[in-house]
Amino acid sequence: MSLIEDEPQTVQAEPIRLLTRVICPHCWETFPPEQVLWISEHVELLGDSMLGPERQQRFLPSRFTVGGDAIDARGMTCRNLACPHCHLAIPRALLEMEPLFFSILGSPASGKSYFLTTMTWQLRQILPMQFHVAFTDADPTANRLLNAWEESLFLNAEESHPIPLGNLIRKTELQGELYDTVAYGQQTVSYPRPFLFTVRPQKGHAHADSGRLARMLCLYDNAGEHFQPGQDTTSSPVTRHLAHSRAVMFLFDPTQDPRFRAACRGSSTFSDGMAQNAGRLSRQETVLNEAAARIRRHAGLPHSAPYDRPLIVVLSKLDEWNHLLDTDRDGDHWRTQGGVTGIDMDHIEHLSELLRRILLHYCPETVAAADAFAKDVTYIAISSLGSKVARDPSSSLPSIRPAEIQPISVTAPLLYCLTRTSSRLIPRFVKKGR
Ligand SMILES: Nc1nc2c(ncn2[C@@H]2O[C@H](COP(=O)(O)OP(=O)(O)OP(=O)(O)O)[C@@H](O)[C@H]2O)c(=O)[nH]1
Ligand SMILES: [Mg+2]
Repeated sequence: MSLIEDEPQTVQAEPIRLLTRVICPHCWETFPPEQVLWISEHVELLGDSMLGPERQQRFLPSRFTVGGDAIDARGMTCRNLACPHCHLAIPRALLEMEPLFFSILGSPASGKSYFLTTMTWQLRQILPMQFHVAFTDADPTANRLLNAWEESLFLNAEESHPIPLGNLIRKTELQGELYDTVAYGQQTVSYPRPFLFTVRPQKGHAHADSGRLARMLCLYDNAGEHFQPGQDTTSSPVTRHLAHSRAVMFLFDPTQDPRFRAACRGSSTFSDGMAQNAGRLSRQETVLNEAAARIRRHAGLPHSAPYDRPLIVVLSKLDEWNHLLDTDRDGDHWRTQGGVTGIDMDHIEHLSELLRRILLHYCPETVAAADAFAKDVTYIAISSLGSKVARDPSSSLPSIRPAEIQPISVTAPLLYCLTRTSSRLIPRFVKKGR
């Protein structure tokens, strides 16, 4: 037996490198980090000029603890930061990490909320296990609702009972919990609440030491109505994130298109209820056209210039029209070679070409709208639920047993966006010679 005497370990504080310019994920204004406000802690400092009497006062501090935290007017140590423009809370990591905005758009009931929820749930496992990238809530309070939806789908106590789909995740409201209201004098503005995640290389990643690759991922769950003309206003700038997005994911729901519906799985689960609940069998390309116009307007892009960032057309509810994809779709959208895991671009591009042809056959105007807007369009098919959606005989509503939810390719669109944004963070394999 040998005696081991460890030296006491000291924790080395790494120097914090602040960004020169911070973008607020609530109001999208930029500011230098030294202008960031602190949120007071003392109960007597209740009431903020912009957020109302029930929120703690925001302030620019003049006193700090030795640890660098601000001290409020009543001597309490403060820990939380706020944007100097809208006064809404922002995570500290936002001062150090570049934000990465990706927008998800689509008509009402196209499957955006289900897609967002199943995608983030799976990314929590796939990013660390396959890519050695940590994916964590940057602000658990801000992500509370999304976490509750994840629990409703994947940690449901009633997992072996059929539950109507509309009860697992409800339609995204146009007001309420998902929004924050700020008063700029007489003008009140309602901002959509962002879901914030930190994405950073960890042990095992080729650039594990490079803090510069870390990003703050900012996602939003809009109601489909927000993408209809006239729904984004000064008092409700619900889709302004589009202009900051590094990539746009447009959800196209084949079950909402009459031509596609005729070819869907006997339209069994969708025959009468769902698409009509969605309000209309919509012309979905109008949603894309409207989003394109907003991006041009807010990003100052001339009408003649094509959008130069990736546009991903995500064809949702694949479980309903799987049979149209006459191909061996097995296999992941990533592969490992020489000890490195990366996105399999051949696999993604091959499927994209197939899907484009299918869409061109049923809905040529959607392909035309995508081509007219962006020069870099990729088509990816997903199902948030898998093949076990069925009409519950007792309620006759489309339902699923949570234990049987098996999402298909839901992480592919975001992993593709990530590799297109930074191939050092998420590598990709392309054909030789390209
Ligand atoms: N079969 C099938 N149905 C799905 C899938 N994803 C969503 N749905 C159905 O589509 C409905 C709408 O999905 P949501 O995710 O709420 O749609 P949304 O785009 O967020 O809708 P809004 O919030 O109104 O904009 C759900 O209630 C489900 O019934 C899927 O992968 N397969
Ligand atoms: Mg929704």
